[in-house]
This record gives sequence, structure tokens and C-alpha cells, in this order.
Amino acid sequence: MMRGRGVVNRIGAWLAALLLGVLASGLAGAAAQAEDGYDLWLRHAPLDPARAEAAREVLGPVELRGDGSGTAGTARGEIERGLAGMLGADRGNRSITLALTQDLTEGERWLAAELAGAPPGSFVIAADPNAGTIVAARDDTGLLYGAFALLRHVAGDRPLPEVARTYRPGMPLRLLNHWDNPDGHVERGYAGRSIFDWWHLPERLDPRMIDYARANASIGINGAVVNNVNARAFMLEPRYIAKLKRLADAWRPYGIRVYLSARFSAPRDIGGLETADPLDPAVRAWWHAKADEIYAAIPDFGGLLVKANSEGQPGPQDYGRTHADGANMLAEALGTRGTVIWRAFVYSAEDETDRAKQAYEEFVPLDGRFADNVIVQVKNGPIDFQPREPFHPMFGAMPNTKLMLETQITKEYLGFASHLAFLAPMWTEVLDADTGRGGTVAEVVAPAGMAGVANTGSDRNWSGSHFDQANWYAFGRLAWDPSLSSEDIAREWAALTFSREEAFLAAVVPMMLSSRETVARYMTPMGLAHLMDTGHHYGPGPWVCDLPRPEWNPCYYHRADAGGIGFDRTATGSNALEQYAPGVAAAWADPAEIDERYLLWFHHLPWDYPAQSGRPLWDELVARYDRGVAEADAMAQTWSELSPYVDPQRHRAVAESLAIQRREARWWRDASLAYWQSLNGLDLPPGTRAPEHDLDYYRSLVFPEAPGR
Ligand code: BDP
Repeated sequence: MMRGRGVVNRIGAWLAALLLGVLASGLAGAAAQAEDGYDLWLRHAPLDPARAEAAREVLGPVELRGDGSGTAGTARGEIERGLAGMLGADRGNRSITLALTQDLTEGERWLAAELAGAPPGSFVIAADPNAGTIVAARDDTGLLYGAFALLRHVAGDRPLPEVARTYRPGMPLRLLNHWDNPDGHVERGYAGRSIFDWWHLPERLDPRMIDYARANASIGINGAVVNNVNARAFMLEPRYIAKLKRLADAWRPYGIRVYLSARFSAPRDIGGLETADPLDPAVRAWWHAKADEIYAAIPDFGGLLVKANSEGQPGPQDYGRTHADGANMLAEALGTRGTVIWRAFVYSAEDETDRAKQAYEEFVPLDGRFADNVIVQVKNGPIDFQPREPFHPMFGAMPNTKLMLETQITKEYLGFASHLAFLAPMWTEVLDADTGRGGTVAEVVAPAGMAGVANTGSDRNWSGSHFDQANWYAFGRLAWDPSLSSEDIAREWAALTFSREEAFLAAVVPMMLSSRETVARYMTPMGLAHLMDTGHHYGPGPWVCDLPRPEWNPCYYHRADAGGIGFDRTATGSNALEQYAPGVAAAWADPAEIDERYLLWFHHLPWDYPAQSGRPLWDELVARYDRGVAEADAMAQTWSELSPYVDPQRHRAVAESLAIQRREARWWRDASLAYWQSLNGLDLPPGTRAPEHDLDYYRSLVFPEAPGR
């Protein structure tokens, strides 16, 4: 009996242990699942009791006027889902009403007046302590945006507006540009493979496609160019149109329109024609028929994005025609149904001119020659998504052409996914820049839009790192409202994504805000640019000088030798400065007056040139590299103290990325200094740490497997 009981006891203990184990692993599994980053900023984490109490006072059942189908139904579903997460089943009894303006009651008509003349997607939220909350819009997408804005209010620390507040998008097109290839590789992608499963479409629709659309809609993104600008022509073939249609149908309820990158030579590549000359009648007819075919399947197809005569891509210049000839030919084929987005990212090795000047020279003379449904898409700076560039001189210089701003969310030149660099400060720097020609960049692009080269991939957390989600978020928020401050966006995102605790936000928001500057300091301080190793752009390669095209070489950009460093873009050099309005150029013309973050972009200076600090330029450069490294260390330290606020899984993942960043910041600084010293023969300022290795070591590092190529 004793034995028997012992056995029973042992079995009981074993069972209990097993049960506990199962429970524990189940719980851990649940926690891991809940906090692996998949839910992005749409986690809808429960509100703390006090805030929940306050929210329940004003938020009750959701009432949707109208038939409840399509996007409006999606809007209702999103509010239900969000409130279920934040408040649970327990809700108050003041209703939340979603209504199109045509369904407003007599007493609510004044809300329609608020929206009179507002662009598509606009909405108004009014919270009345007695009547409840109402979200009104002129179109269904506005209701959806309003639903997400309402959830942001509830989740954030801003109370619901007591009087009506109207929200209008700052620009019509708010697009992600995916550089995803049909085989699943993502050019400059650092988050795994493509999220688009072209192989299995149209039959299989990955549920991620819906979560992707939700995430985009929640921040106002209203279109996606689904394939690489270095496009494959076969994506215009019927079998791909069927795949595209499936995506378009899935995204329509979220207000996301599908766009395609088109290869300009498609009539030759897949159309059986001898030429792709935009003035050839057969070519024009081919595109017309192609557009008809696409619109028959996808009536709200957004349009075509084209990279032409750039980096080896075909284009109208192959036939002696201009960008306007090419763009207008496609615009005619689309007609009023869609938009041609024509990229201004062009440069040519045969052209001896400073690469920073080439786009302006090719495009500005064409001002006024583009059709109404053509938008020219211009990168934020005149070279290529560097950690810092002055704004592109085309902004403001083409008053009769619609210009769209292209930004890069994926961090090709800012440390891939492992370096923390919050990019809102970089984009607001450009948006807020006064072109000196009748407005800021934000004002120039307001009639057109903003594009962001996406950072999404098949990684569970979408972006390759948790903090890179913030850049997707910031892109959408700024495209919706370019006047938002980086600080507000950072705060909003961090609260939604990690924790609403004030102590957490007080530490993490400043860290995010300074992070991009930190990266610029240890990679390319004082206006240096394009010093990344060649091809993959991973790590430093300032010594690369022998590639066939001059502007592929970092040496082309830094122009350093024994005498000095920097690119002279003043009148004594390439005079790229003259492409800017006189007032803008004047602010950058004098090295003694310029904001030194642009110094070596515009000026070639001797190593002993006195910087504004009074130190010689060389000492100043070293100090900035060192500051960047110290700041990377400080970010890791700050984060290590935030573990009480973040689930262990995400906390550890971020800490691991920051460890990579610290190591690579040192690498950047040490390799760069070793190289500059090999040119200038100067000692490091007293008290400065010597590079860990000699230059040969840094030059010997090769990474053929670096991602994103
Ligand atoms: C460069 C990228 C290259 C892109 C190109 C572009 O390295 O992969 O194709 O931009 O924007 O920065 O077309």
C-alpha cells in the first residue's frame, strides 16, 4: 500500500509536473506569440485601470450607419477589435457612431460642413460627453482612417477631442515602394524574403496580406507598388495580372490601391515588338492595350512606376526621346484611370558632371511638359538616401510639374536592420526645408505625395528589427501629416508598440530622436557621403577607388588626399550650389557659416581648416566619430535599463541589435580614421583611442553574403 501510494504519489507528481510544464510552455508560447512584434503598433494592449475607467465613460457600442459592407464594415471591425484589446468586454454605454456625411442626422449636419471640400480620406471625430462619439467622413476610407485615429486616441495619452477635429491627408498619394522581386528576393531588404508570395498567387492569399493592409491603413498609406523598380517585364503578363487582381481585391477594403513598376522595354521584352520607342504607334498601342487589360481586371489599379535610363534600365533616351516623351506615352495609355510615377533618380557614368547635378539637369528643362497624370518622383537628396544629404534641388525648381518625395524606409545606407536609426527626423528635415522658391518641400509635394521604399519582409516582426517598425510607422504618419513632429511620432509609436509608462517613454523617445544623427556621426560625419563598401553597402569602404564607373567609388564622393577632404560644390568646383535658390545657396556657400553637418558635402577643405569649434577640421572630424560611437554605447545602456517595461523576448532582440550596432560603430570609426590617416599622415588628437586594427585589416574584410544586394 505504502509502495502503491508512493507510486500514485509519484505519478501524481509527475502528472502535475507535466501539466505545469505544458502550462508553462503554453504560457511562454502565448507570451512569445503575443510579443514577437508581429502585431506591430496594432497590439491594442490593455489599458491600465485608471485609463480604462476613463475610456469606458465615453466609449460604448459601435453603431455603423449604412449597409455595413466593404470598407465601412472593416472600420467597425477594427474599432471592435481595438477596444476589445484595450478595454476587454466591459464597455460603457455611450455609443461610437460611424457615419458617412450623407447619413448624418439634422443635428449632426454641421459635421458635414467641417468636411466640405476636404480631400478623399478626410474624417472628423467629435466626442460629446452626452451624445457619445461620432466619426464622420465623406467616403468609406475616411471612416476607416477615423476608426484607427480613434483607437490611437484611446491608446495614447491624448484625450478624445471634446469638440470636433477634422483630419485631412496632407497629400493624395502615400505609397510604399517595394523593391521585391518576383522570386522573393528583396533588393535592399534586410527583413528576410519578400512578403509577396507570387508563386502561389492567385489561389493562395497569405493571411499576412490582410495584416499588411491593416497596418498600412492604420497610418494612412493608400497604395503599394508591389515590385522592384528594377522591374521584370513578365510581371505585366496576364498570369501576373491575375495575381495582382487577387491582391487588389484583398486590399480594397483597406483603401490600398495596387501599383506596378513597369519595365520600359516591355513591348520588346514580352510584346513581340522590335522597339519600345515611345513615339512609335505600335508601342503606344501596345501600352494602351496593356492598360485596358489591367483595368479590366483591376478597375482601381493605381498606375505605373518607372525607373528609366538609370543604372542600366531601359528608357526613352535609348531612342533619342526625353523622359517626358516616355512618361506621357504611358500616361496616355492609362488615361484618367491612373497615374504614371516617373523616377528622377538618374545618373550616368558617361556624364562628367557631378552626379548630384544630373537629375536636375535632365528634368528641370522639361518642366511643364509632363501630362497631368504624371508625377515625377524625386529622392529626398540629390545623391542617394545617404545618412544626411541636403534636400534635392529639383524641389521648388519645377513649378509646373507634380513632384513626389521618395524616401527610403529600409536602411540601405544606415546600418541595415541592425542599427537603430529612427528616420522621422531625417524626413522632417527635408519636408520642412524651405526651397526658397515659394514653399517648403512639404508644400511642393502636397499636390502629389510621398513614397517610402519599404522595409517589410518575411521576418516575424516584418522589418528585421523592432525599432525599424517605427520607420514604417513614421513614414505613414508623415505622409498623412507632414507637420507632425518627430517627437510626437516617436512617442505615439513607442507607447503603442512597447509601453505607455512615462518612465519608459522619457528614456526611449530621446534615444530614438537622436539615433539617426548618431549613425551619421560614426558613418559619414560633417557632410561626407557614400563611403559604404561597394555593392552591398555594408560597412565602411572609403578606400574603394577603382570601380569602372567613377560615381560608384567612395573616393569620388570624399575626394580626400594629403591636402584635404570634401567635395567642392561651390563656384570653384562643380557649382551644384547654383541649382538651389539664391537664399538657400547662400546659407551653404561659406564654410565658416554653413551648418557643419553639410560642410564636406559642399566644400573641399584642408585638414587643418579651422572648424566652427575652433579645432582643426581633422580634430573636429575625429571628435564627431567618437561622439557617434559614445552615443551608440549610450543607446545600449539606456535600453538595458528598460527591461522592466518590455517583454523579455523583444527586449533581448533589441539588445542584441544594439550590441551589433556598438561593434559596427567602432568598426566604422576605426576603419575610417585609419584610412584618413593613411592619406593625411596626421596623428590622432591627444587622448584619442587608436584604431583597433591597421588599415590593411579593414581593407581585407569582405562580405560576399551581405543581404539585400
Ligand atoms: C540605390 C540602390 C539600388 C536601387 C537604386 C534605385 O542601391 O539598389 O536600385 O538606388 O533607387 O540606392 O533605383
